[in-house]
Amino acid sequence: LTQDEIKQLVANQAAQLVQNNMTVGIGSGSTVYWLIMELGKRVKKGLLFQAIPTSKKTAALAAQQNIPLAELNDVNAIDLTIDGADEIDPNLQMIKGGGGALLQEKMVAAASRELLILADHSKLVQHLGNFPLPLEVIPFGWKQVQREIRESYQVEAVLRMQDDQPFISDHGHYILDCPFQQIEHPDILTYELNGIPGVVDNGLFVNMADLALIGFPDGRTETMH
Ligand code: DER
Repeated sequence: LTQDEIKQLVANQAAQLVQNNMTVGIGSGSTVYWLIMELGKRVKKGLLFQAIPTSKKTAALAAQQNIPLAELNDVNAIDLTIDGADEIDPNLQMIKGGGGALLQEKMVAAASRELLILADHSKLVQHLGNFPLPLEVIPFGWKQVQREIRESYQVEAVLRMQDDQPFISDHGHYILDCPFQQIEHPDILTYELNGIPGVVDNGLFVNMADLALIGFPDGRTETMH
């Protein structure tokens, strides 16, 4: 299977978990793109549920598929959130944020009874950190955060750019991509990073995922708990 076919494979399986009257968090990225397409088909056949998007891009795609959208502030809880990941370790700890939506993704995930992650096998790692860790920061004084990361971790944080301008997240923040290489204790690092003045959140999703559905080139899928 091509990588896209693998993404479609896990997305189509995940779409079957969405039942009538559910409130479902919809993640961001190219894997969840296929989930939204599949849910759109099921909405056409009468599936009735409401979606909480994790980015403007996801909201637009879902709206195109006539998936009813709701605001996080208007619901008490989310039954299930389905999202992607950039890295997943054997304990289901993750790095997310490759698409720049980590803040809203983490808030929606935190409000969900269940978090299901969809990924192709290339996202599986023994240790987190090869993928540069995205850090969402307030633009004012972002260089102080960069300096703190350099001095505390000897890591050179890179301001994420888009078309020669700094990337701006849905919530008006910058993203610093931090090449930690090897993150031994994600549970500790996430708290240290979020304690730096000016850091809004980081792409470490620690003890959040309940399940991961992994697709392989031979068409096999595996579930990680
Ligand atoms: O940015 C994100 O957190 C996305 O969910 C990302 O981690 C997965 O994107 P992909 O499905 O396009 O690889």
